[in-house]
Amino acid sequence: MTTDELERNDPFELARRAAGYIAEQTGVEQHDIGLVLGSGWGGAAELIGEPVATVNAADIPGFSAPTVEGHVGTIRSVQIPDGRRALVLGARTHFYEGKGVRAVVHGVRTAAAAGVKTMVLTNGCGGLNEDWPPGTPVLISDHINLTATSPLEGATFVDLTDLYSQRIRSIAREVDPSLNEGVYAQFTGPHYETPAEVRMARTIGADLVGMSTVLEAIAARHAGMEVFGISLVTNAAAGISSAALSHQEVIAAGQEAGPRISRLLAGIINKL
Ligand code: 8IG
Repeated sequence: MTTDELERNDPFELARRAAGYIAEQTGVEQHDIGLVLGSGWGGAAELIGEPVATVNAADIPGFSAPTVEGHVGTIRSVQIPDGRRALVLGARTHFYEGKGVRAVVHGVRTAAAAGVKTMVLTNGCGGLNEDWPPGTPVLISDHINLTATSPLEGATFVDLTDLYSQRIRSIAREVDPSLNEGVYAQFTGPHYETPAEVRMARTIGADLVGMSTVLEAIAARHAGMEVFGISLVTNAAAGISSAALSHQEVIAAGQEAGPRISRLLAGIINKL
């Protein structure tokens, strides 16, 4: 089982093995851009470029099948129009799955081992700003880690100043000048927040609340990659609107916004 495999082995060695398996299966030695597709972003892969190969995530060392409806368990190699190669991870492991932090960041470390220099992290999230209704994409400018853990082990003091690339945020705004940016807070989930927790998040400076991305971004920076994060607000965070939160609504908002945000993301990636 994956958890054991990751616990028993050096996670970086396992990531190199995973990258080797992907190279073998796809016939693509090196990838340039890594992409994690979160809720609502699944349609982006087709628009980014030519699909070259698809690998079942569960067959790759250290990976396992996803457990959440609406998440795709495949890893794809895509050739973007200028010839660069994107590694599209449709299989995010969430912290709340209980497989450990190593499992959460294994995809990012595998991308790094596959040669990826630019990591694009997408997600669906709750919005704290009433001006950002469900369906609004928001650039991540910074994060707050509320998971009380780190993907880094030992005395690994990584600087997270400017974690979310200014350069790529500027490119994104060239593609869509109306894009806003905000601070993303990662809660552990899998429950949504209480209204009091959402008020706390607002008080400490968050604009977006979610259950992913932060630990992956830290691991990506540790691996030396440039990081870009973009969220899709799929629901008003608890207490922001009077509506109750449901996973079905989250999926519906993602489906509704899907084609538009996929085109946006493809536009950004082609300018990187
Ligand atoms: I989609 O409102 C999605 N993911 N923590 N809160 C948290 N995660 C989320 C939410 C939300 N919506």
